[in-house]
Amino acid sequence: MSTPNLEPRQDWTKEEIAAIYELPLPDLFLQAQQVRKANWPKGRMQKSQLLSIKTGGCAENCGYCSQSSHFDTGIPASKLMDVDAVVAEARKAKENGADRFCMGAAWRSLKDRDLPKVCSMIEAVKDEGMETCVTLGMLKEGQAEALADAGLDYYNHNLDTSREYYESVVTTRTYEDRIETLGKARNAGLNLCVGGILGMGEGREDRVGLLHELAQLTPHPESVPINMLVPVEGTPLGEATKSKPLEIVELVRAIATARIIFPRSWVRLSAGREAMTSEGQMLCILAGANSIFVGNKLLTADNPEMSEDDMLLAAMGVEQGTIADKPPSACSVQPPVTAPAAE
Ligand code: SAM
Ligand code: DTB
Ligand code: SF4
Repeated sequence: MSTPNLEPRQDWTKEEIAAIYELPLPDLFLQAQQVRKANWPKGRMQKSQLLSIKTGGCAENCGYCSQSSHFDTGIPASKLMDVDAVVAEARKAKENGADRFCMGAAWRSLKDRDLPKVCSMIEAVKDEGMETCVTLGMLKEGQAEALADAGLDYYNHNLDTSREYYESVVTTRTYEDRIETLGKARNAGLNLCVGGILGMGEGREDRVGLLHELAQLTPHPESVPINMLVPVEGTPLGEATKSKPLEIVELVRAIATARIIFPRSWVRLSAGREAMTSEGQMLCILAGANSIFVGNKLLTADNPEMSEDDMLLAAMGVEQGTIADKPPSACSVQPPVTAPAAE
């Protein structure tokens, strides 16, 4: 078994990624931990908190989503929240120990008429001393720059799955639409948060395909969220996968592979923790996940209680927060220059 590459690479082939993904689990863990130790010596857990600033009624038909207007999921559409209410939630998130506040809107694309209010939210959350992330759908020319000027740190826009499986998940937009928006956010100097969802009925080749697409983004996304499908009643994918959820070991393999191929990025164990055992989550953390969403709500779905998270991390001896555990490239669009010294 070779020593893993400690520097980010964009030239991974699908075959190389598949070979890592399929390593015997002990070897996969060892490689992932070598990368983790070299780049994240303290092994701390970063905590982000989500808020749905505009819920439901979305024009897209993402087959997993509770907020799509194409499916009857019982989630009513609401209007964009007021800035004061968002700030109140950000304060609570900070008290919860989150250092990044992620605001999500159920939009196909950001409308210029909503831009000033979203920018005010970003400015106000920054003033609270938190990192900001937004996920607002597709962006038009100039919008990413306005968000960056407001102080936005991260734009989240997931590729969700492989290029080949994409049409089985959503048909109201294309893979290229997603990549175009990511380019606009990157050109405006924003950090990127880009990942996907496992457990949507895709095959292993699609999980590898997703990682391969993400690895080609240059530079790599600074955050890579790996979601396990939260099956939502009324959605096509929620119904189709109800009786056959993905084996946890596939999530663990995907996280360890992500840790190895994105050595300097946050790898977030994202949606789906509520349905996992503590042991399953521990395996994901041992595989190299170094970020989670905290708070008992994601956007519309449930998430574990913070007291449970605290107990789980304490049992593992994993510290929380990001102080002294950021590699030089994290939270910066600059490509890394040198690897930090190990602890
Ligand atoms: N409308 C924007 C968009 O799609 O880019 C932002 C909000 S959308 C809800 C954010 C992300 O949440 C999606 O890209 C998807 O990866 C994830 N997501 C949504 N529903 C999910 C579910 N039921 N299970 C797991 N992840 C989910
Ligand atoms: C991401 O990859 N996962 C988050 C965040 N980015 C926006 C969203 C998870 C949503 C889970 C389903 C829900 O809460 O409705
Ligand atoms: Fe809309 Fe985003 Fe849900 Fe797709 S994932 S239906 S774009 S809110």
